[in-house]
Amino acid sequence: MTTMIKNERIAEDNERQSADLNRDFEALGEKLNRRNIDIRALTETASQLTVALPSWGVGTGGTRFARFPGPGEPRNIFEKLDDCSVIHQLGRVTPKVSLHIPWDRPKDPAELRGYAEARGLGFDAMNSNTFQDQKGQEKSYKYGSLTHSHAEVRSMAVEHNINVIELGKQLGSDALTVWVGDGSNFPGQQNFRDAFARYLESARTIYNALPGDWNMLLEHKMFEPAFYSTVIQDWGSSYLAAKETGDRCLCLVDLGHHAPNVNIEMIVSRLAQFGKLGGFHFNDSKYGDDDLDSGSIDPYQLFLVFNELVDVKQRDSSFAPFYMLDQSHNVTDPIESLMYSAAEVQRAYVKALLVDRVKLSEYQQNNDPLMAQATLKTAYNQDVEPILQMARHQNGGAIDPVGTYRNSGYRNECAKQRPVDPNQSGSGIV
Ligand code: LRH
Ligand code: MN
Repeated sequence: MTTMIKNERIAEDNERQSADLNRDFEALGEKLNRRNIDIRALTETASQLTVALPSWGVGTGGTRFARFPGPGEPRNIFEKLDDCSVIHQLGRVTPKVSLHIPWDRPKDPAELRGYAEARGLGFDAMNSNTFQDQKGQEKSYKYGSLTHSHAEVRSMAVEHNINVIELGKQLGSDALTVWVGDGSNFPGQQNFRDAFARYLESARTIYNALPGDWNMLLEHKMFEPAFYSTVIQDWGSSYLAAKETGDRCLCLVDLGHHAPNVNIEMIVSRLAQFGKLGGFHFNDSKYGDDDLDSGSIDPYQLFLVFNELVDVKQRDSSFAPFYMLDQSHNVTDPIESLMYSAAEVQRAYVKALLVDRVKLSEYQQNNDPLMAQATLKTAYNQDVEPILQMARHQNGGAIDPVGTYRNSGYRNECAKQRPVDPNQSGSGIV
């Protein structure tokens, strides 16, 4: 296996930290044992969680105002995969990468697949892109894509999605994520019903091209780039569209795509209850679709989302949604942010596994809101860092991924090997 960081580097750092880890792990194990929770079994369960990396997240992100590229930016999909392999080598929770087409379109899919596999990586859901016009594109998506009023534009967008599926099949992916920015900026600009009907027709055509073992994930978003109405604006529109499109058409929840203070964990519960919860784009936000690091603004909300996901899994053992990060790293080293964020997602999951669900349902049944809330807080307030560190350590990763990454000098090495290409257009978004 091709590794970017020398394994000796990881072993040396872990050696220095393992005595403290073992002490902390034993102490936590003793405490959890009093609740008949086996810390080794819990650590094993924690190790099974995987979160896909957004290929567009390893380059420095920006806003419409500016982008401030960092040193050693990845210049192509191969260098993006190198960086993704570092994140998985140290963190051990991100074995798959979610590609965005055409940003990541390879000349030779087999070569790309081989390059990824040599680095222990696979490909998660594919993302189509009909929210930008490509050079030489015949017709524009300015007024929409899958819902455009002109049939020829809709079929162009449908064709692109089918083409992305074909590429995904060659890369070993098994899902297509469809996010469209289609909508309107002014009242009267679009007939809501007709636009939604056009969306359903396009979605069905794409769905009919989906391989039998694939899922199609519809991603809703309240606004941006449209600022008055968005065709798939909320979970309700997404649910209706998924229901109308097909059994393997499910809803994807991007945490940043809701109005501030929306109860996202309840949306998660609703979609799961009706069998239409297909996946997540994890990130965090305070205002709009800020795409900040997961758990960086409201870690309790991330915990509450996983609290619902663990409840669903207990009711339906076949429940296996797609977990992905979808973030924009404007002021941090993207590799550090993605490693840290993947660990924050794993932390929320482990804390949710610590919820005493028997007690919780008793307090709910007996209308004891204080103790019900306290039951969640007891799990949330438990420091589970030793479990995350041990999970990484036991799976060949770094006890302290960011520390070992900085000690490795990988970024400086990239800065030498990846001279800034002045006309390189960023991670794709800006
Ligand atoms: C839209 C979105 C979508 C991606 C894009 C990069 O805001 O969340 O998931 O296609 O970001
Ligand atoms: Mn997203």
